[in-house]
Amino acid sequence: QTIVRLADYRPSDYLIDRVDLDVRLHPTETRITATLGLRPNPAGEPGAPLVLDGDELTLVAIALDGQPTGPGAVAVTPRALTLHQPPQRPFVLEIETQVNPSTNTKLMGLYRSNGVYCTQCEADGFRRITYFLDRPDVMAVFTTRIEGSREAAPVLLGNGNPVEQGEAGPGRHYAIWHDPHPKPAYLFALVGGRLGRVGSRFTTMEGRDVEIAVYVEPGKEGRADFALDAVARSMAWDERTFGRAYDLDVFNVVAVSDFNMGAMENKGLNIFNDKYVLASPETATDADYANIEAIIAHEYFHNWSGNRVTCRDWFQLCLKEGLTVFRDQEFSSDERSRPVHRIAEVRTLRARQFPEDAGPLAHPVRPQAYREINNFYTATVYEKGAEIVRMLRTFLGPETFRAGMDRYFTVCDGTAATVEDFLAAFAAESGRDLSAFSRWYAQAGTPTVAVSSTYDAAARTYTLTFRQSLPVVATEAAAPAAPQPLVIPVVLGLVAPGGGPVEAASERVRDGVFVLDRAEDSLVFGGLDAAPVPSLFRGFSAPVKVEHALTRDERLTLLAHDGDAFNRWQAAQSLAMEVLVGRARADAPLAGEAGPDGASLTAALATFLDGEAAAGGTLADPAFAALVLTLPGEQEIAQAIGAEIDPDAIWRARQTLRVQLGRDLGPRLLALREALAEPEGAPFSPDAASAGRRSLRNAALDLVTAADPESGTALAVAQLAGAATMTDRLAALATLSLVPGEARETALARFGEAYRGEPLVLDKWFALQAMIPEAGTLERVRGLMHHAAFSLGNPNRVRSLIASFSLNNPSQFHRPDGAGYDLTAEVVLALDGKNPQVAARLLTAFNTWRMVEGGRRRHAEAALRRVAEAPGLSPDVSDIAGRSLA
Ligand code: B3K
Ligand code: ZN
Repeated sequence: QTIVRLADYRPSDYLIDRVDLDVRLHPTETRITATLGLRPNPAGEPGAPLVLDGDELTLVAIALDGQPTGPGAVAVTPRALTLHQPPQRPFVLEIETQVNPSTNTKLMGLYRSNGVYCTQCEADGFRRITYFLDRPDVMAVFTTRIEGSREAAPVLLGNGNPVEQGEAGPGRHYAIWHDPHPKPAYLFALVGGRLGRVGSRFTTMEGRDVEIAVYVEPGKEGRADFALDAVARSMAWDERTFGRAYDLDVFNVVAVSDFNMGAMENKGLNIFNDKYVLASPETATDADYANIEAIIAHEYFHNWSGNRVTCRDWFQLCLKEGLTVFRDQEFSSDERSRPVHRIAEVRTLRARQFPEDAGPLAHPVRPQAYREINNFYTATVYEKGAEIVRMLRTFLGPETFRAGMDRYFTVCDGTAATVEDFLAAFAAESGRDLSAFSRWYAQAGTPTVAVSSTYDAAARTYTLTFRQSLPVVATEAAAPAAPQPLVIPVVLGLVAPGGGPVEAASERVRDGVFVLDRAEDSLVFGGLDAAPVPSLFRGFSAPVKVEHALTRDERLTLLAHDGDAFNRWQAAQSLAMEVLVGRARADAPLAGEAGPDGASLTAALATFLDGEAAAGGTLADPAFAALVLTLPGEQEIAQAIGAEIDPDAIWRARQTLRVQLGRDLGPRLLALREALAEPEGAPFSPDAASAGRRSLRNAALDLVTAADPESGTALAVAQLAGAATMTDRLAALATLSLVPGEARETALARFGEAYRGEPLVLDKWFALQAMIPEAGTLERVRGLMHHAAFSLGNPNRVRSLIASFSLNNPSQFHRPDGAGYDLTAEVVLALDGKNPQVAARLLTAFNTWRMVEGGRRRHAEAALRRVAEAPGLSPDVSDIAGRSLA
């Protein structure tokens, strides 16, 4: 398996300007005729052979400029078709291939999902349809004729605009689609199948009348309206916020049930995992609605950040993904509650990206080398990539940032660009040198910023000193080098000890932003009669770990009075984290639940709840309150401890604190549950305010039940029986799932029976059971693998049952006897032959293996080695296994 390096990038020796595809759909013998208009690339090597990529293709015929190629002119290997002496002028290659969509279990290229023909080409799936220069810097204008059975595939969709349709012999029909925008092959898509449709229209700010539609399994049209509406809202938002209008006459979204990831931004024809399209109050939770909206927006926004401006090579993946995640996060923040959304983003970053950056799979946001690109669709590229764009906006200010975005879209439109091109647009617009800033793309690892402060009463000055340090990370591409200081925007404010903002100036702080761009720097504020409480990294202004020895009183001041909601939440989190880490460290005595620390946290949260309620009788923002009541997750606690982790101790520490919160806050929580109850018969709304009320009610139920399982169970059973939404039903079931006994088993059995025919609901049921933090869970998961609805062939099922166990149930994945590791390794190996991408993703559960204590560590290593040494591994799994063990 070869390593691809960024440093070795060379332009293609040939370009393809035009592609005419003729696809005759057939369940097992689909024929594709590709007519490629090629020419030598002036930037390439003259006379070089033409090497087209291929993968699991059967070559039927090939012709050059209308003539069959002579003997020896072409060589075909399993992964390439080589034309030894291509003409050194424009020429046409006509290639006919055959593929079998029904046996394509990798779900890359052309495959069938529940009988629907669909495609997935990013990153390198187009070569599984025809021989091609399958690299993003080769961009062509595509025309696609799709032919299929009228019976089995009444709907035929392609990229771009529909041009023509008609009869194609007995029982067959065809449709022709033309996409005028040159694009790389990874954005190609087609769909053929029996599908239901909901549609509407959107008129762009440029006056284009666009037909938008969402296609789903027939009978599920009623569940597609929310997604359809999200498309229209995304289009309007991108016009309003970035001045970007849609550029085709149709925009189609198709939901399929077998899909390797969330969704795909194919030009004009987004293909989605149906989990991120289908929603009804009976089957989808509030979290599902929020995800659908965010992913619809994400894929739509790619039309500019990804499609109109694409990537020169796959090392530039963050150029489209980090930027597009930033854009979808901004969309959700505007459509919902900004602070609540920001907290959710940061929780994901800390639970997923920080561990990745601290483990054996760490890589820079722009990697320098890869063996298997599909393994680099990571939290680092996506989420940390989005944080870099956000920091750029903070650093430059919103107006300059917007102007830089405009310049980027204008200058790079129609090109395959690089991170350098992106930064150049902002440098030109701002007149600033961004070379130091660009280190964020190149240096892996989460930086730490240590902060100390002193108050000088005589001089009436307050000094903050910042010291940044970066871990030294070895990656495949390079030996560990001494990291250079990063440009870290610190959004800050000062709060008076009794509350209220402090107006103190420092010339180094502009618009509330201090830029830390050296290893160490200090900031002095003058004219202060008392030491203020510093509120730093407001809104999580940089993806760093902050070491800041605030006193408990200072944190209580921030929790109660900070003008920045994120830092209010952060203050509560850090109070809780102190207790949790103290109790969960391997060297900590088996602390009882009534430690003084815990008591002061519950007192702080009681004051918080009373203060919030006083604000207006009811809570101003229930969703925010629910987040304040939610303790840091097990992964986050593990990161804070850092080494020799005992996942059981972490779970126990968190559980005893939940019990304590539930007990000390019980009456308040029960009162909130009452106050926030939906009036009988109130119409359902998935909006943020209604969802926020549900989330606080359910957070209260959860804590109350932790403290008093008996009465909590009664409440949960009643909620389960009377719930009007899937959110409330599932929350009740989740609460019950943590209380062993009869009630739980009955509730689980009934739920499984009631939703027998609803795979997406059963996924929630699988996940919930896989996350029960009890020793019996392993056997439960093994048992559920034989459930009629479970299948290793469907990625959603694997993710809900197996990945929930391996990635979201730390105490059971890390069982002391190693059985959790064994189960995971076993499934990875069983899956690898079918679907290497999903298998490789599951194997990343071992990312934290070096952090756990010795006994578990040895079991984890043995399981990983078993995977690494298995014969016939896919490149995907062997890459993850190799890096995890390196
Ligand atoms: N661009 C796709 C991801 C493709 C993953 C390929 N292994 C979805 C997205 O990020 O929008
Ligand atoms: Zn994306």
